[in-house]
Amino acid sequence: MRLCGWVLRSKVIGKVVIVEVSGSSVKPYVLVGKEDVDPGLYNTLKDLPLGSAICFEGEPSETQKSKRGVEYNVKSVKVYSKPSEPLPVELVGKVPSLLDTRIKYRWLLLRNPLEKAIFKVRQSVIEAARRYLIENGFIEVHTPKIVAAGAEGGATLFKVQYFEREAYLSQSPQLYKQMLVSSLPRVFEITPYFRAEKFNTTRHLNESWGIDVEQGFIDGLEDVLNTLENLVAFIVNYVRENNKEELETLGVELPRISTPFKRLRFEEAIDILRSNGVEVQESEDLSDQAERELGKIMAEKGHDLYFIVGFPWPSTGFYYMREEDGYHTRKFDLDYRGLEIASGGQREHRYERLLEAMKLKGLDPSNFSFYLEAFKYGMPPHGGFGLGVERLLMQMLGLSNIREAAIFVRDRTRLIP
Ligand code: AMO
Repeated sequence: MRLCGWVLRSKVIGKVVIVEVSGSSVKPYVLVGKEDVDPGLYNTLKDLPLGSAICFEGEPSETQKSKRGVEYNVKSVKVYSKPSEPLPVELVGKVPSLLDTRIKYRWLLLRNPLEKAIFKVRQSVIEAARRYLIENGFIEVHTPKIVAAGAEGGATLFKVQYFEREAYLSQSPQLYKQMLVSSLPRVFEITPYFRAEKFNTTRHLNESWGIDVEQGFIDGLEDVLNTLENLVAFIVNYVRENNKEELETLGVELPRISTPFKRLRFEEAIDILRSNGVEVQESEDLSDQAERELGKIMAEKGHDLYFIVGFPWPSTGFYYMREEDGYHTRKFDLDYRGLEIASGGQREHRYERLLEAMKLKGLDPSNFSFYLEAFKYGMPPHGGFGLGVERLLMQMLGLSNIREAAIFVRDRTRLIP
């Protein structure tokens, strides 16, 4: 067996040298060299500087002693590259690095089992989502990230120069995924969102990733809620089953998720907060603080995951279907222990009403004519959602800052690395 990686730590105890190598598995490979058995190999291992890139031939040891990783009986070692400078960060966590350092050197710190575990779980989240959606008849699509109009409001658009015109980075595939359900009944996209949100919080990034879904021919909002709750339960349970080593490394116990998730009407959520002594100022949306408080109350009732359904029209995007009262909409959020991880809803698929909604929101329909056209030729009732990848990962793994869930972070102050 040939395995490759980087020397993470090494130790000489008398005539035995133990070298830990960080490779593709979460825990390092443990290479043991004994001077009595093979002096040449012993010397090669002993002289390897930290950080060296090596490959070795060997088999798992039958007398495994190390708790840190799988031990190998090594036959030969090939050195590919040695560091030209001492490593800028401590990789084995004797001294935990500050978040700032972790973000700057994440590409190197990924040699550390804890950092690697987070991103191996992230990979499983994407793998599970893709598997679930494809098995349920959704087609994966890719929509443009340089766009002429935004769907989520002008304040958070990043401008780009597109030859002689002004364009924007896509905040969401919203308009495109809706256009596509006029021909493909079920679509999904795993996509970056670019949002020029100026504030610096533990739950916002300026470039984040979403699992976006749109589903046509629905009979109502319940169809969309079912898809989302089953998707999230599948993802969490998939990670629980397939990432045992990563979860153990991170010290995370992931309870099995079952459906259905609790549904709260927006007003019910406000009432729960108020009856628990939480002051709620706003009447049309929930603040981060209110979301967090609601999370604690719901957790005590045994609900880690719950929907808040029926957000008032003044706080929603123009594309959500309004109820007959004109005030409530079919927009919902999915919260996971006090953090919104997804939003979605049933859309307005009736052309005239959509046009009216745009005007009410102060948008100029002529900027959206390419989108509106898709509603003229048999648009079915439809709905969908955007599920935030970093936020889901953050809540699953109990991370305290969303920046821990992105390898290369784009926030208010970071444009490199
Ligand atoms: P929304 O704006 O709520 O809805 O975004 C959907 C989900 O994406 C994640 N998210 C973010 N994560 C980190 N940093 C950000 N700046 C950020 N912005 C969004 C959140 C959020 O719940 N078009 C609708 C979705 C739909 O109706 O289908 C939309 O984009 O987890």
